[in-house]
Amino acid sequence: MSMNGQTKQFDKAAFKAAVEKHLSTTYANTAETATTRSWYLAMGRALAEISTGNLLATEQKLAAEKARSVNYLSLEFLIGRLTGNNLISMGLYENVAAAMEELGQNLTDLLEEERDPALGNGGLGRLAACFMDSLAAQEYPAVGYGLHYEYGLFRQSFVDGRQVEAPDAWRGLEGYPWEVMRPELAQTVSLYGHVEAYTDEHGNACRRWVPGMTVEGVAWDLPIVGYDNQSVYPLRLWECRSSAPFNLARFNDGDYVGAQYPALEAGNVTKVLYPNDNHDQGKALRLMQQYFHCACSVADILRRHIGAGNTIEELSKLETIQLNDTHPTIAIPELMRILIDEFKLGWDAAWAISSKTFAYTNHTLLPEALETWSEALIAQMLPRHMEIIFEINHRFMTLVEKTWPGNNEVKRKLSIIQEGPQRMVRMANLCVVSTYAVNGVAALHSELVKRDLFPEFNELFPGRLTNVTNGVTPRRWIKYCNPGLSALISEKVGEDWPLKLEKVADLTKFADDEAFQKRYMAVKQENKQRLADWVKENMDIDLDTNAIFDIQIKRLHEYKRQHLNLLHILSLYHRLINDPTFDMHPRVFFFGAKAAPGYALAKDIIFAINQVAAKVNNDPRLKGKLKVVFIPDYRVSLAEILFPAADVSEQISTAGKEASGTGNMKFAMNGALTIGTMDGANVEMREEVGDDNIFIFGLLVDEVQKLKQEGYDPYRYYHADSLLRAALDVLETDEFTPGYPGQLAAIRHNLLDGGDPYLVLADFADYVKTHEKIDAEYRDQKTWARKAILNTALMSKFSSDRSIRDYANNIWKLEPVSR
Ligand code: F55
Repeated sequence: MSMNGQTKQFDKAAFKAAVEKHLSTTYANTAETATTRSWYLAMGRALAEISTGNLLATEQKLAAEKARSVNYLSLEFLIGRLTGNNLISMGLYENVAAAMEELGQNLTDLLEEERDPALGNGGLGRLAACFMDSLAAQEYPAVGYGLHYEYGLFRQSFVDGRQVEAPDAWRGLEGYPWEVMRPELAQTVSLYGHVEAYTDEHGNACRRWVPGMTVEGVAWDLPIVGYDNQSVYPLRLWECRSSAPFNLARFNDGDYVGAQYPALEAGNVTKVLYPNDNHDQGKALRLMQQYFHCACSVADILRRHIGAGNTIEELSKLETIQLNDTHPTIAIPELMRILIDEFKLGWDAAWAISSKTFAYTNHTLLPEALETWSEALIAQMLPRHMEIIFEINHRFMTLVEKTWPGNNEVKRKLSIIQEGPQRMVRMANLCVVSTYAVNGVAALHSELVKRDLFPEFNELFPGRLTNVTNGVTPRRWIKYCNPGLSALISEKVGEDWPLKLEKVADLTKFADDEAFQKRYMAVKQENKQRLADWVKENMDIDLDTNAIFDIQIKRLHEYKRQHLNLLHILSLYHRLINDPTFDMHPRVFFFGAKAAPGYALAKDIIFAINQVAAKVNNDPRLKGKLKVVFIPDYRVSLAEILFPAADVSEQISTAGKEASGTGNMKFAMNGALTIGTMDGANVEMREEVGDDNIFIFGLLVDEVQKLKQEGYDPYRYYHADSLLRAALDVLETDEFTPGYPGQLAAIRHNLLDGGDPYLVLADFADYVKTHEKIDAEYRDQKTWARKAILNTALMSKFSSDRSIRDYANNIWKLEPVSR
């Protein structure tokens, strides 16, 4: 292997000794009594010793060089298991496998002991993880800042077909072997209290925050290991601990918690990740999480900056702060507060720094997902920040007045403060006003941000709104999860494709080569078998790997339209039973999805799919042609089995609703053909692979908007299409809920009397027709193989390395620094 990472230096005897030392000293075990889990933990700690050394060395080198860095602020990092991936990045996979073998341990079994750190909900959190991987792989100086949740995203199980949530204690009892506490980096965070005016020693009128209480932020670093290089960057996660002495004083006054701090009754600030994706709940504890995250992170950025001997005026020259959605927006008034109240800068000087430091990524257009916080809540919890937000808005309104004199309508629309019975702070508006760059996450999405969400902002700040199309790391999502395909690629294009995905385009030369097609499809077959084995072992369902494996894995949401997929399945069921002339290639429909615990319709859709699965999987009339498998507890480690095993990738959101999607990219890289709408990054994937190698269907964004304007009537489609009618009407019966008719009726009701907000019925006919085309084309295995190969070959645009280079060149102005 051409690795120049740690491979050369690997001392097997010393490594084995380190593992044995941890086994005995850290985990109080002997080689004779240790469980597989103890061996995994000891191995993890031994590996973390290596990465921690490189992390500290990287940190020192970057401080000494005064290198410009990006600080990626995100409430979520859905990193997935680290051990296997880090072994590959360190170039130590084979070496460590051999060392552990000599200790009597099988590396594959050890890796299965690791739990997923599920510190994110879905695409947004996973994107942050891919971005950290690409920053390290390309040695762009970076720190990731997040929260050290005690409980990650809930674990999902099904009881009688319904989702049940259980807490996810991802660190186990022993702690996570890759994390290292950094006690010297602890921060104190203030909350509540009031603001007072005072006059400083120069006679200036000043304001300061007199907090009502404080909490402590403890830093935990996870190593982000650069692929085949020596750089390791920190993913720094803040854990909230209560500040005992302060609270103790109040305790002694008989006011331990105090009516003023109701949110604290919910427990520790970093106890649990909020399980909502694309939905804003507005809970006080969530605001406290956001502020805690921002206060710790901004303080740490300033500690590093000032500690390296730089002046505060140089901040925007050396540091940039990327806000992953609006969740860390409160970092903006926090930095302004520190610059004004602590560094004693005037407003204009502070604004000149802050507005050149922050940039913001928008991930959604859905109105219900755009964050607003009640002004009263911010004023209570963060009184000084509320003053600063008012001042930002006041100055901004002056600009709006100058641009559109006397136009109160436009002022009402753009104001950071939304008027109404409860005044609300619009976090996205605050971001657009206060940052130097705002980006959407796919070309179409970024155009819609400009055209539909922020048209006036685009006029006011020309050039500020831009696009960076998302990407995914080819290390985890090809090399690590699909070793068979990786070996085939390396054989044809060389070994360096994981860092230069453009190289994979050379595979186009072999797309028509029948021998290559056979080998490519043999890899797919092995991957399908691996998934089928998992399903047999964990769900006791028998699957035929000659069937088309058709997979939809993503959070459960109406706009993602898992229920469109379900209606298609019901139509196939109906035809197989009622139409003797109907034939289809055997197909397995896989789903993986968590529903937000409070999202009733999403949970109903999960229940419906599970009930349909229970019936069709055991219905002899279907002769095994139709199977439905809902994989429980979908998470990164299962995604690593699912993406490589797919023939068909379902990317079927209502046009204009899915900002980008990133699973779409992972599927295509691994040789699945996409059935998708003209939404998010599907549009750019079609540009890359060509119309013949992707199955596009459904209304376009403008057609969706027009249909809604004209007054969309789902009944029109219902009455016109007997197959659609059959698929919907069976939901009223007890076909899938024997003895209990009506249990699935909520879905039908939502689609008919509920107005079908995501136009499922409007796209149904085209979706069915496009699936018929897929069925026909799959029967020609040579053509199918050609198309699958071209998908793998033509996905290089969607490497997150390219996304990160776009950010580095166009937004952050960052240069790589090699160790
Ligand atoms: C999480 C918490 C809140 Cl409060 C709101 C949203 C989310 C969340 O998980 N959003 C999310 O995953 N958005 C997705 O981001 C991806 C990365 O940009 C996109 O590909 C995807 O289209 C978008 O839905």
